Amino acid sequence: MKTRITELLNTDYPVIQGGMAWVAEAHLAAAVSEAGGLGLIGAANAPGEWVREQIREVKKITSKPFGVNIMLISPYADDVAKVVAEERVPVVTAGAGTPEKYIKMWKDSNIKVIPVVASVAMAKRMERCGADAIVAEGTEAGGHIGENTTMVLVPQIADAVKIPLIAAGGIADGRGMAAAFMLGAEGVQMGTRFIATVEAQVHRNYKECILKAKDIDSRVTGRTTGHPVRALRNQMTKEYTKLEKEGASFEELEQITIGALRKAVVEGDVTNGSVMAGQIAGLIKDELTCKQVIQELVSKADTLMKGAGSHE
Ligand code: TUI
Repeated sequence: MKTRITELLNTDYPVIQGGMAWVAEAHLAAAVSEAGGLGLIGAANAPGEWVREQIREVKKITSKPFGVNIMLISPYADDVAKVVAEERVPVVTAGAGTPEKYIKMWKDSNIKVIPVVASVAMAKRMERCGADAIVAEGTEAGGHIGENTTMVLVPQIADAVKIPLIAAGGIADGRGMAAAFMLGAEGVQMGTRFIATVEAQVHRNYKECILKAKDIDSRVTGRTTGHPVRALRNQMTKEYTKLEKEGASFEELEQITIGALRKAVVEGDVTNGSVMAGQIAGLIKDELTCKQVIQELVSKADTLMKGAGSHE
């Protein structure tokens, strides 16, 4: 399955892994890359030196291309932006803001730059300042999200830019991938699907939450603070929603999110922690290896796109 995305990334398949905070570390990234996709290290709120260690760790495990995802509202964003240039990481994706001020530095280091966007305006702006491709992320995604669904976002961005598109949000199998391609994407990014893999180094409880989730189990908190975040419903989302309704201050609300994701991912406290996941968690029923995920995904998508699977 060759597209402009496989050409750009030098991968076997047009599949990338989301840059999930606390989840997307060296082992998962290397496993996805080894399986023919593009694995990513999620820099999230980590300092540059942690990211540098992770980059070197991935290079020890695999010689395949990989990337780093930079969360632009991190206090360490400047620091991490420099580290990826110094380490000559092949690909950078960047979300939760605009990476404009780093693009020249990255391009000078021969890095492929792929901003994650949630709107047409931002996609056009990123194309103008030299992005190589765009991840169009719909509101079905987990974590920090925009307003548009993948279904409406992808075709509108496809019409607005010439650079290739990677669809994200709500995709976990070959049907989702084929649908995204019909909308104009030439690649897919998946996050939640890769949490429920053998190689993901997350707490057992976190994986179980995804495997047990139903279609209606995710909630969005933080709309009032301007930082909407999707996670699976639990005591934490309930508490947050109650405080939001009572008109709690930004500071109070931030207080309960600080450390909440780590609590779920690392400590396994899925009651009080933030179990960030996309709406598609309800579709995910088995823990698989990254290789199984990618093989099943591309083989089904390929069949569907050839028209052979339309009556299955
Ligand atoms: O960034 C994500 N997903 C994330 S970041 C994260 S950590 C976090 N935790 C609490 C609050 C905020 C972040 C967990 N999940 N996905 C990519 C993404 N980018 N989604 C939406 C956007 C986005 C939003 C606004 C991209 C650009 C943008 O531009 C706004 C502007 O004008 O700067």
